[in-house]
Parts: sequence; C-alpha cells; structure tokens
Amino acid sequence: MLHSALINVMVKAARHAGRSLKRDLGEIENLQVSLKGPANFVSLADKRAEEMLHDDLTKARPGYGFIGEEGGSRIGDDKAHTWIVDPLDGTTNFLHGIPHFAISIGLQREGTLIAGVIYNPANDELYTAERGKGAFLNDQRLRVAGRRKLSDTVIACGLPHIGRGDFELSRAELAEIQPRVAGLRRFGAASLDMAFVAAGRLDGYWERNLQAWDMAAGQIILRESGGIVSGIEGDDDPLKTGNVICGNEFIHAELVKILKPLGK
Ligand code: 2AM
Ligand code: CA
Ligand code: CA
Ligand code: CA
Repeated sequence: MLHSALINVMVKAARHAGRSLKRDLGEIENLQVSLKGPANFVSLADKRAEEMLHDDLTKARPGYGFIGEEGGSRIGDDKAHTWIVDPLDGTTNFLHGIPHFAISIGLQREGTLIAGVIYNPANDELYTAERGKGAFLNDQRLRVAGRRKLSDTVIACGLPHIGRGDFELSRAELAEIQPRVAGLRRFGAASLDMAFVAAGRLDGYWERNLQAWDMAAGQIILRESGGIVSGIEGDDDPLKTGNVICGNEFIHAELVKILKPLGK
C-alpha cells in the first residue's frame, strides 16, 4: 500500500503511540487511573500516547494546530491546519483489558477534513483516508455495506452511563430501533464504530454527546467509503453538535427518520 507523505506521517505517529498503548495494556495496574468526571476515566496510557502523537505530528508538520482530548488545544503558526486527535478512544475498554480501542487522528485544512487515520494496535487494524482518494483498511479499499432494509442490518449505538447522557431519551431510541433491526451492538469506541461502518461490517451507527476527536478521522474515512455522516438532524455537522448518525444513504436516512423526532 503506497501512502502519500501526509498519510505516512499520520500512520507512523499512530503506530508509534500504538506500541506505547500495547505496552501499557500489559500493565494496567500501574497506569494511575483518575477521574475527570463520573465514569470519565483517564490514565497514564492516554497521556503518554497523546504526548507522543503531539511530538511526532508537530515534528513532521511544524506549526499545525493541535486539538487533543488530554491536552486541550494548542494554536500553531499555521492557522490553516489543525490535527484533531484522540490518543486512546475506548479508554473504558482499555482499562478492562478489552482489546477494542484505537488511536484516532484527523486533519482539517481551513475547517475541512482532508485526512484521517484510525489504528487499533491490539489487532493491528489500520484505517486510512485522504480526501478524494478513497479509504482503506490496511491494503484493502473500503466500501460501506449495501443493505437497504433496516430489518437486514446490524447497527451499533452508544449508551449513556453514569454521569453522561439522557437515559430516558436513550431508552426511547432503543425502543424504536431494537425491534426493527437484525442486530444491535454497543462496542464502546466511537472511532471504531465509524470505521466498522466504513468497512461494511456494520450497516449503521448512532451516538449522542461525543466530541470532535471521537469522530474527525471516522468522518472522512466514512465519506471516502461512500457513507453518509451527519448529526441527528440529518444535515448537521457532527463535529459541531456532538451527535452522529452514519450508514449508507438508505440506512442513514432510515435512522434519521426514526431518531430525529425523539430528540425534540
Ligand atoms: P473515550 O474512551 O476516548 O473517552 C463510548 O460511548 C464513546 O464515548 C467512546 O468513544 C468514548 O471515548 C466516548 N466517551 C466516553 N466517556 C465520555 C465522556 N464523559 N464524555 C464524552 N465522551 C465520552
Ligand atoms: Ca476520555
Ligand atoms: Ca474518544
Ligand atoms: Ca480518549
């Protein structure tokens, strides 16, 4: 797989931080877990990985802005470009030894996503995309699934937990979606949920109350796989609203039709 120079920079940084996460996964008991809020965990693993990503990306592209979950924003001299980084998406899985988590790196130019990389070091799955050039899982070109009937689909969602989200709204969403689909899943890492839709493993995914770093890379990988990504309104920007619905054009539309009225 021949990557562009830009994707190479992102992949090298992701693999470097991925090795750190893999080491840390082997000694979870030493990771000094702390709470940023109720059930909002952060550990040395998140912080180490973010520092490595910040250093590698900044060395390769000096001046680019950087938004990371654990470091907040840093403004650079180059006002056009901004990295949007989640050093460890799926911290709760990670801290439980569940090998379903990822590093997520998105790049915006003048407010438009131009590249994305999502990497799960536990199974070495690497998702890449560049605007106009398609999306890939390792060497394989990605395309969203073609199913058109909700009754044939496997859909993933996010669920609120202690300290985050609207439980009543979530129950209303599940009550509508669950009886209409072939399978409902909750994996716990938003970036990988989006990557799975891009790869056609999942037919759709929705979640509320996310942050830009959960979705930036996923958004461009999905679009380059022929998928549709929006907020719950159907035409809003997930990076602004923090809500996301994705799927192929048919399943995306079906999910919007059901979920949009519930949030009112
Ligand atoms: P994280 O592991 O990087 O925190 C699971 O539903 C998804 O929601 C994960 O991608 C997770 O990202 C994110 N998430 C978990 N807790 C969160 C919180 N308190 N606020 C915002 N996003 C959160
Ligand atoms: Ca977090
Ligand atoms: Ca995240
Ligand atoms: Ca994170």
